[in-house]
Amino acid sequence: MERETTTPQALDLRGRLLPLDRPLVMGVLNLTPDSFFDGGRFLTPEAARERALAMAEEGADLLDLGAVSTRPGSAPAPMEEEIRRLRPALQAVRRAVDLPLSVDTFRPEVARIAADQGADCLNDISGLRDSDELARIAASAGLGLVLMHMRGTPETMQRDTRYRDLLGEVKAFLAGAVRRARDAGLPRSRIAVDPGLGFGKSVEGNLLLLRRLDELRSLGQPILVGASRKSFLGATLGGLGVEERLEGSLAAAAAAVLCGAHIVRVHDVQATVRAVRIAAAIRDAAPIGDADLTRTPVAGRPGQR
Ligand code: HH2
Repeated sequence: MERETTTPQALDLRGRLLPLDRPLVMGVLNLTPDSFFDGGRFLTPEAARERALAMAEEGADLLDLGAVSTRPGSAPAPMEEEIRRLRPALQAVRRAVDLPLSVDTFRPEVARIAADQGADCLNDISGLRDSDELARIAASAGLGLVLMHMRGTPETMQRDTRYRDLLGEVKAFLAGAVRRARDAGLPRSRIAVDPGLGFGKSVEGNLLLLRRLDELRSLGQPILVGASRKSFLGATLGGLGVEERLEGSLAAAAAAVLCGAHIVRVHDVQATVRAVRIAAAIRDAAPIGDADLTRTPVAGRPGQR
């Protein structure tokens, strides 16, 4: 394993510090008609608020609101439509829950509205590829920023998923994005990086990125991973549809934590909170002497293991 040297101990989202010594669960809230899993479910501000409250109850540490689907092959909804979906939902969710709120957008105009309406973080799937403007907005408003790797655009990204050196390319791209965010004035404690599972990667590429995730630790930034319900899980399980990918998603979230993720972005909050707590407990099990191994007796009824 590569040594982690400089990763901040907490993620700073508008002055709120989220400690990174245990996995954070980011609940996905899509305000779209066409997202690949929850599209069409949360189209009104009331439905979005109810879903946000439910995810808070289930133990989410932060929420990620998205108003444009980026599923493979899709063209982005127009910006006016993105704003029309986002603004009222963000207002309703902001009033209802006290969790940090991230907004999944690559458009500076939308990011400015998000900041004005009380968002705490911007989630940029383009990783500042076309402009540094999102970083400048995050820097001046005190927001966090997620920088994700994506090759091509959602419309084109799955046409060619071959790389000469997948890990090397992802890492170099993210290193450059972090540098640009730092130059725009963001401190390390407000930047997370994300290898972008499902964004221009093959099934094997996604699995390899998960297995070698700890190599991104040398970037010195918290690592966010979004595997939830994605098609590489269905493909690995012999072609399971999106509704049948819960167990695969939980296994991927647990594996991500064991391989170095600090934050997992998921649709199924309660189940993931439990899964990653076990993964983190295994990861953090202290090397102890035999005498200590009986320290915490397992509470159970006679006859139960
Ligand atoms: N995945 C999706 C969207 N945004 N952001 C980050 N940082 N990392 C991810 O892996 C990621 C993301 C795709 O999932 P979803 O939002 O559920 O689907 P859709 O794009 O169809 O709305």
